[in-house]
Amino acid sequence: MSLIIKAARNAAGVTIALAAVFFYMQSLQAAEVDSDGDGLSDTAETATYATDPAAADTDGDGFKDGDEVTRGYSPRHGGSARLTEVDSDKDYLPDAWEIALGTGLTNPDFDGDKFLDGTEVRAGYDPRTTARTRLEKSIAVDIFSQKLTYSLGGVALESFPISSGLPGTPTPTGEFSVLAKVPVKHYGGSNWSYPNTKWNLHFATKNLRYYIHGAYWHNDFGKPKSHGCVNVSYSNMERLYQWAQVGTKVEITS
Ligand SMILES: [Ca+2]
Ligand SMILES: [Ca+2]
Ligand SMILES: [Ca+2]
Ligand SMILES: [Ca+2]
Repeated sequence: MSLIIKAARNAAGVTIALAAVFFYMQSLQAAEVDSDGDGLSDTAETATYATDPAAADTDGDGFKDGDEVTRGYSPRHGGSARLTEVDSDKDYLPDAWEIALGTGLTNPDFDGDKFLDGTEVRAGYDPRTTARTRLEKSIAVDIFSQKLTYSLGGVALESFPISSGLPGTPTPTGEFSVLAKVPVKHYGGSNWSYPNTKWNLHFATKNLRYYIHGAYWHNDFGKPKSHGCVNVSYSNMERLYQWAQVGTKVEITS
């Protein structure tokens, strides 16, 4: 091969590489264009949040789309509706979970298998594929940070403050699973009584009767407070209870 042809080929190779870099940079810029200056890129608005990329305040409630998302509120549903509490496409999967899983806020059956996204998640199936793939459900409680996170197939759906046991009545640590779901329960001792407590997940062992449950008698989540159970606010516990299944993994670390 002559030196001239070699040089020409090298030059062509460099040109192609430079063109590839140029187009890559352009696509990165496109992903970051925020036409309405509301803190969400055009791509995020159309692909993730189903908001108007040309309107800074899609739901017209006086708050910018990006600010609402940052603070956990829905940019589509106005007022004080939280992303965890709204279900834009009525498929039983809250918008916050659709965003985490990438299943689209306005597509009730992402994989087109005739089962709604929320129905699949409730039963432990992957709403993103028609393959009958089961996803592991797991609940992680971190005593140190007083936080509970629950995940589907390794994707965190929600995370919020809890109250674990006080020093004299600590919450047991280790690997457990949900043994039973009890809709309503009475907790009590010699000088305390909490009747009609909603949404109770029994974990630990048959004889170690500890629960993750709703708590209506205090609002001190984020600090140890209980007799050993894991206290969760009613607003968070209802969704966790409906989602969890007997067998869902529970991991408690200190
Ligand atoms: Ca925007
Ligand atoms: Ca708004
Ligand atoms: Ca939904
Ligand atoms: Ca489906």
